[in-house]
Amino acid sequence: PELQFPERLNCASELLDRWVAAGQGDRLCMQAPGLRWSYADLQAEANRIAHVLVEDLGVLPGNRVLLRGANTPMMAACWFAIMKVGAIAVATMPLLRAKELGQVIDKAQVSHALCDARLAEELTLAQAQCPVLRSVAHYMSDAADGIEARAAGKPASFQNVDTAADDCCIIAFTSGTTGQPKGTMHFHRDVMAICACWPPHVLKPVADDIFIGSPPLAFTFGLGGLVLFPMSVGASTVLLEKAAPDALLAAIAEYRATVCFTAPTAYRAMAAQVAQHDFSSLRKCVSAGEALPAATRKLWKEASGIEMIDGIGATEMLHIFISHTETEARPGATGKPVPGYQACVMNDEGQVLPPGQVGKLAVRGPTGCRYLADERQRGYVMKGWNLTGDAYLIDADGYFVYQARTDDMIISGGYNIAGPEVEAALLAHPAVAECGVIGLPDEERGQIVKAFVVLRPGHAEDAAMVKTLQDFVKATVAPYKYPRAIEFRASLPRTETGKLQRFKLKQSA
Ligand code: 3UK
Repeated sequence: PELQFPERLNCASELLDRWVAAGQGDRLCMQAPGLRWSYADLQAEANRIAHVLVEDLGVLPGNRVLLRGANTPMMAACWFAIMKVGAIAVATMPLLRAKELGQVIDKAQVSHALCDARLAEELTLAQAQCPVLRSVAHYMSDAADGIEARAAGKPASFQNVDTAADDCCIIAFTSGTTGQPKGTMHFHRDVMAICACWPPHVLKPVADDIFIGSPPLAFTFGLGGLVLFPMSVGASTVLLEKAAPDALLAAIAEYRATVCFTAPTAYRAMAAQVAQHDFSSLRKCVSAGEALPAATRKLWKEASGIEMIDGIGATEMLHIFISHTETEARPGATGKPVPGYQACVMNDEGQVLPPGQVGKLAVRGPTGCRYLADERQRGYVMKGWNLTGDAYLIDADGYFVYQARTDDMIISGGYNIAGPEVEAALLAHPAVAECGVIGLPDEERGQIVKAFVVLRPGHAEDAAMVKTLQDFVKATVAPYKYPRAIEFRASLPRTETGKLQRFKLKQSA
């Protein structure tokens, strides 16, 4: 990929204004229920908001601007306005409460906030505790001082701030399951770099594609997949405020979407409901956020005819760095380094391990981890390699095979057991809807393997089922890996980004 960027670069000019300047302003850019924006519409909206930021709110280049809202075209317009004025977008997950918002505001020294009026309450509470946050403006609001009312009086043109390619433009917070949230800094050139690597080499989108999906725009998986990547090729996107599996399926049919981004569990849930919906428009399905079990890949293929594209990304890396095209899929493997990135598997001493050995995943490329004022930078980046915290092995053909988060490896009776491998085995049983596997402290064995299982409707949660599932696992993976304990649950704890919260399962056990 071409990764040389000019010294002065503003990603809003490259992804948005460029299409209007090239006479393509009428192309469809964004849809939402009751709304269709062309590239020119989005540009005019972003420009008006940029004027509001500078003239009414006093935002200066380099200021940190918090963004809070469900996925909507207005949220995207606000994001581009922040880019245009040379400020830094700090997008936050819609479900964050006042305390967590306060941590983000303090950590990133947020001076201004743009907030969906329907999510105002928790931010108002946070603001009372955070003097550094000078102003909060609301969008999706009819108020006289709301962003829409202010924007209506502003010109539709705006001269973007002449930012440097390595001016910071995003502080993305990790979904961090434990401890203080970590802010990761990314530059204008990083935004363009992710658009130059994975999409043209793996996804291969075209200008007529209609993107859709569930990840929040505050999650860089969603920002890339639902805004940056479609716009980098002049395609369009559908932004849904609510994108639970049934709503997402219905929307794919309604908008005739062609490219879908969501998490493995959502594909599993959608596969069970395909009969009710028409998704003949779909041509590419991307899975990320957690490992894609082979059984889920198979279910979705049987239901939709589509071979999924898996990819591992991280907030620290901004987007996906190991993946595969749909024709090179290997069930159970994540794929190979995305062109532009290098990856290897290392031992604890930082030595590269040969194929077949499990170790720490290390990756480097045009994007990488820059924690904002955080000691943990030292643990993530070693000699230029980013250590993502994942245990992987490389197979004989160079495919990277996910094992577990390094701190989730289970050690039982002297054996190393990767929970996700046991999960993958359980998921292949037709009675299993969802499952999560953890190590439970045990006096004799150190840890034992415990599985939490959600059954599909119509199956009994009894001792016979426990035995059936245990025998099933023993027949597919090494018998010592079978779950000695199985507990049935109605649902499993997940983050807004679709990740299983194993630490919650551990606490509850
Ligand atoms: C795990 C995966 C196996 C892995 C993300 C795509 O998930 C994203 O970022 P986060 O910072 O989490 C990173 C961690 O999540 N993971 C993600 N994808 C996969 N494990 N297979 C996968 N396909 O532990 C990784 O270290 O929340 C994903 C794009 C942008 C992202 N930020």
